[in-house]
Amino acid sequence: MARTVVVGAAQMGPIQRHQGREAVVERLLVLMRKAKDEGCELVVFPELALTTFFPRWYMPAQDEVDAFFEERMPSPATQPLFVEARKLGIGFHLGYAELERVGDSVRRFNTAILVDRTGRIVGKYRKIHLPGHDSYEPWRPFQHLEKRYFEPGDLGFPTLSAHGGTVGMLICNDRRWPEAFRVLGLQGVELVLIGYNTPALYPAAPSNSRLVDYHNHLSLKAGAYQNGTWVVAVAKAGKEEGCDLIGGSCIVSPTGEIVAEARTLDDELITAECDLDRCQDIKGHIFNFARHRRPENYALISAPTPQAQLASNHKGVAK
Ligand code: ING
Repeated sequence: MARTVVVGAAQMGPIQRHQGREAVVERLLVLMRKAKDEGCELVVFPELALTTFFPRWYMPAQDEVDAFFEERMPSPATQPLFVEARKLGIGFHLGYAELERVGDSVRRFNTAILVDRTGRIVGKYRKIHLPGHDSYEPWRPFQHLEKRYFEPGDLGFPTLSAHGGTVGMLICNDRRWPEAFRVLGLQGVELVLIGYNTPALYPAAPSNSRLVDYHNHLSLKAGAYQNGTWVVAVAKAGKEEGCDLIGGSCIVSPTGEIVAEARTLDDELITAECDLDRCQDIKGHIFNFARHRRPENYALISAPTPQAQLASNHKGVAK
């Protein structure tokens, strides 16, 4: 009996700064119901799915920044998602800005959770690769201050058993790092859930902006193929506060093929029936890690970045 899971990638169109969480949750509920109607047992929402992509602004006042964070999950505004998930019997993935108070210390992460069909949070991941910069850079048409507003994730790259297989999560920039996918791959991951908010313009190298969509799919296909896993990648897309975000949400098979792709820059659901047993076609042969990997040669990969390269990072170039 094949282990198949019907998954929905629920791409979102833009969220403007003034749009409150309640209105956003209404849009998520429409997509969740549509996913259920289309036979999905899991629906994947984007990164930072509750608000506009606020790292595009420099905000000196911390309380202005913290207004974009969730101190509790579920919160009153997001509780309807958990109630509806339980009612419909569908799991969901949600990206949001997490504020955690521990004693009198405050920690802030770019977070994703996996919620099961009973509405219980069964998995959490905190974004490890934070792109952009940590101080105001006036040369930029828009800022990308994830390094200022978030701490690097402290949960590693965990996998969990869900939906009949091994599931992992990455967030946005993580997908560009083969190490992130490979740590999941070495744990036998069969389904990787990824939300992203990716600007269409790449200010540090504007001539490469024409490649932003290509690099998105290149990263996802490589990660899927080189680790023999399904990948469900979901954008928040469209023009947010004058800043264009790419779409291109897609579902990628373990062979690296895009089997479903969004066509708009709006709220759009795409679905696919993911046969988890197809992962073995890759994991058991071309990327049979037990038989073919040579980790005794890979020490550099997990060593600190060589000094020479650290020195060469000249000022003002996005890291
Ligand atoms: N966004 C972007 C991403 O990695 C980026 C940042 C854009 C990096 C384009 C490099 C090129 O998709 C987030 N949120 O990580």
